[in-house]
Amino acid sequence: MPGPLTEAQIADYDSQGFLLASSLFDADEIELLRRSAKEDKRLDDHAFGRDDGEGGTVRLSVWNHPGNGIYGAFARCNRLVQRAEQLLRDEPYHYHSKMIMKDARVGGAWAWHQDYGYWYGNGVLTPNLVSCFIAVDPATRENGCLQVIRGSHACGRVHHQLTGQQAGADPERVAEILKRFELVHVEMNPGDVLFFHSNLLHRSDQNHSENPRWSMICCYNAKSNDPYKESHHPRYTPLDRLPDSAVREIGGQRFEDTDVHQNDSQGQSMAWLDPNRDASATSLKPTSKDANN
Ligand SMILES: O=C(O)CCC(=O)C(=O)O
Repeated sequence: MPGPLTEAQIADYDSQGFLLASSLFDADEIELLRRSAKEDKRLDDHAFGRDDGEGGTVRLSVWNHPGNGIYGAFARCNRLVQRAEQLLRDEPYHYHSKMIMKDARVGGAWAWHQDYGYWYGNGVLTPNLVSCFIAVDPATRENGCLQVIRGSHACGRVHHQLTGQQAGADPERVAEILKRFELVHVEMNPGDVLFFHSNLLHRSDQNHSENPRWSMICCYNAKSNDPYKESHHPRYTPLDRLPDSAVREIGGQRFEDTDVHQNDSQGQSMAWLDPNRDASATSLKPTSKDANN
């Protein structure tokens, strides 16, 4: 089992705004997640789509509490939570998780944005949050891997506006940032995890390939950054950390339990997000282009 992050890795994260951990989950573990997700009707039932402003639609499901099932085993396992703690330098709590279902041929694009650009309006005072992007399928240039701008978290929060149904960072500013900072395509294998700062600019292309690009993203906020007001994502809630072995144990049980799809006891505790309550993006002002339409 991989140990904690080294000082050098933490320093890398601080300067680049992201850190790629290769094979943080092994092939068996990630296959448990992949199979669970692809067979999970609840993900479809709770999925919502957002117009990507490029003629496609992004599809995702979001839940606020990690729960006791396989998704919770990933979000609560020591491997992720310990790293989040090291990067936040504070006790992490689960802010939400989501499954990004970027399907073959039709998966939509994500505009340049910062997660903190979405979350600022939720009463979160500092950008001391970290997102952990777990590759469920291989993520390549062809199927729309994540793109990041190295070091862009240092630019601070960029103004975000709504284009179509997606919030994006001010395009003029992003264009200038791209002249000075490096664009990185983060190609990943299943089980790799990208940790990234909430002010890191990131986007992804549509998926025109024959291969799906699903990923689960677990987002953690620092305890000391407890939002000052209620929103559609939780305020500080202690995280019940699990040993790393829980991924295999809970994932294995899922497939032994033939009633799991009918008996949704694992899902009850997750607080799936109703898309109509997801005001992170939609509370933003539309661009003048949209306003004229
Ligand atoms: O999966 C992607 O390509 C991007 C997802 C993302 O940026 C987000 O959920 O905020």
